[in-house]
Amino acid sequence: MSKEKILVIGANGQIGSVLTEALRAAFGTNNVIATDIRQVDGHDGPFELLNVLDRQAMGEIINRHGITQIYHLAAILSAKGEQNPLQTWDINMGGLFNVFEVARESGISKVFFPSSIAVFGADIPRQMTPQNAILKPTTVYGMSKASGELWSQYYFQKYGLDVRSLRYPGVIGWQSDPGGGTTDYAVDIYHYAVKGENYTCFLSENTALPMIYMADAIRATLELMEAPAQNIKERTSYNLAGMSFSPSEIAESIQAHFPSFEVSYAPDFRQKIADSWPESIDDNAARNDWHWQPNYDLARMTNDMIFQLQKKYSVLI
Ligand code: AKB
Repeated sequence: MSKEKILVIGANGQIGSVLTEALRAAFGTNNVIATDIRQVDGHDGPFELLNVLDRQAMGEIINRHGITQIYHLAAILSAKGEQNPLQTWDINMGGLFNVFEVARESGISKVFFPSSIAVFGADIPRQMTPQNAILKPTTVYGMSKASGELWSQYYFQKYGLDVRSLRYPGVIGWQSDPGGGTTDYAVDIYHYAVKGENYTCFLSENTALPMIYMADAIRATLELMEAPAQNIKERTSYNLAGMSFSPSEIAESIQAHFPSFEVSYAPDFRQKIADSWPESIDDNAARNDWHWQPNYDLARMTNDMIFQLQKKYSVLI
């Protein structure tokens, strides 16, 4: 029987929903309490409504369930965040401070805080961006993640709170829909292809970005959290890489399955955000410290995405 009781905040989101299932498989269904600001059907385990800005309610849930670890996934992403910068800052930073303060007061053993490649901006090498490149984010989402990384380190150094963090690239999965990100096109494009529709991409054809398949992103998260504390040398956040590709490259990999699939390009405001981000990431620190190794490249991911989405849509139709 697991001694851990885990709280997932933002459990209905793109990563949160898949992570909750993986944690339930590893720790037992009743040892993982899913929370989100809205109720959705389909949670086969304990679920509580929680607004991340309500510190008192968060503390009450943590005490009532005897929570020992927190995975804090709730945040407004890069593209959506630009529509209301001050509100994005309030939600992303306010939520994080509540998690850190409640965790400190309740004697939580570990906290997971997701950062992002959005922490990078001007004056970095865009290819194989190093772990310690300068952080000059251009979006409010990126600013909140860069600040969150420093606060993670602060709570570790000042209070001994074992906060661990990954800089996720764009995450691509068939299980859940992304919401409000600049990398969302790389999920949407598969849905259009499998449904037999052509796709109009909101980024230009040669905009390469770092990406990762959901299976790898979830495994990285669990491996980081299970690694011995002395192996965690980066107390801000770890660069994490899976693969890198441009819209035309993902289109080509899909056309290997559906030769008549066509993609056109109509870049919008998200192009500027993508242009400020790395094209690829150097994740050697993660590989050295806790033996990170991705399993999926673009071709393997495309095979699995198409296979899984075909199954999903044939059930729905
Ligand atoms: C986004 O596009 O905002 C996210 C991210 C890279 O953090 N997917």
